[in-house]
Amino acid sequence: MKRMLSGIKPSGQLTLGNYIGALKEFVKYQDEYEMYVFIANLHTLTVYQDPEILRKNLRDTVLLYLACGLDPKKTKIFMQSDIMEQAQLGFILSCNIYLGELNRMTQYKDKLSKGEEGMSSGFYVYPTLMAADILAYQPDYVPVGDDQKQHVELTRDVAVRFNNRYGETFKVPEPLIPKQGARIMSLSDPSKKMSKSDASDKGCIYLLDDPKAARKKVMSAVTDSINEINYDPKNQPGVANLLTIHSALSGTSIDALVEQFKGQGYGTLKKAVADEVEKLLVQLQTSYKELLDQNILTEVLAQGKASAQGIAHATLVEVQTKVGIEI
Ligand code: ATP
Ligand code: LTN
Repeated sequence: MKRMLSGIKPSGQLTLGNYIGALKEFVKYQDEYEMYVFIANLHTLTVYQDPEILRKNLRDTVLLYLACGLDPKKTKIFMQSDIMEQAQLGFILSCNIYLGELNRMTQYKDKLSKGEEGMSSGFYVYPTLMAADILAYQPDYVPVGDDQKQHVELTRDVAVRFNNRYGETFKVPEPLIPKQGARIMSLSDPSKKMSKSDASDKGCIYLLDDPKAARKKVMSAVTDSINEINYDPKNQPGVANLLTIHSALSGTSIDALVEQFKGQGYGTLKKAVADEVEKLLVQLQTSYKELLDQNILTEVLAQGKASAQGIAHATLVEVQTKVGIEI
């Protein structure tokens, strides 16, 4: 069975973008692959987090993983910081990644170009930890949304470099980007990714949003003045985003949706998308509440840790031996 691994950063409440671009894919894959999914809690610290809010986000993230359909009997769910091998491997990998490579990371360049102040050095080196998160588990595939592709490519580069320098050690993993829905856009500004760390939450649907409030966000989504329903992300990004969300949630192809809504107003499309979103949130939140009452978090994470740690440990020991720091 091929192995798959991915992580989500619990720096805020999970969003519809996370669901469509990542979680829904993980659930789809868990029957066919040996699946590892972790909560990237160390990564959240690259930007200051209020400790109490972070703790709540961690719990909600695990519960939402489960509510979305990840089954702990099939998927190993664990907390990044529980596996200390990952951070140790991260340091060794950072010594095999050049400054020039980190300087080219889009997320870093974006912050730099916006003149963001107080960027932490942790944020700058975070792709090196992400490489370790992945390579520690020797996965075949890494399912991620579009924005993470560059980091997986860096991971591949360092794996190849390490293998060339020290002998075959790491499997070189492939990113797996969904064909559709890899970048759900903000409802209020469809030129930007729907992001949980957005200052304004008007464009972002959180999985724990009140379903009626989420409907309103969809109904006030920014579209255009063309007034024709086409799938044209370049010229009609708002409409294309609505079609993508509908298609991801309903399973109807975008072509079929364009046909179905041809000649109708944007209000009709928005209402149909709002129905899909409301249905999803009601269903997720019902299971979230049931899971909350079951008190199963500690057990799920302990089981995940037990399955994950042995693999990361074996990789770290091999790496430490190969680089010569063990006698
Ligand atoms: P932030 O919103 O703070 O930038 P993020 O949501 O991108 O964070 P993660 O939560 O770690 O960061 O992302 C988890 C997964 O969800 C990644 O695979 C990422 O590519 C995917 N993802 C995040 N936002 C979207 C989106 N708008 N559309 C599709 N996939 C997304
Ligand atoms: N960097 C990712 C989250 C993340 C991840 C990973 C994803 C951390 N480690 C390993 C896949 C594999 C993010 O910020 N979205």
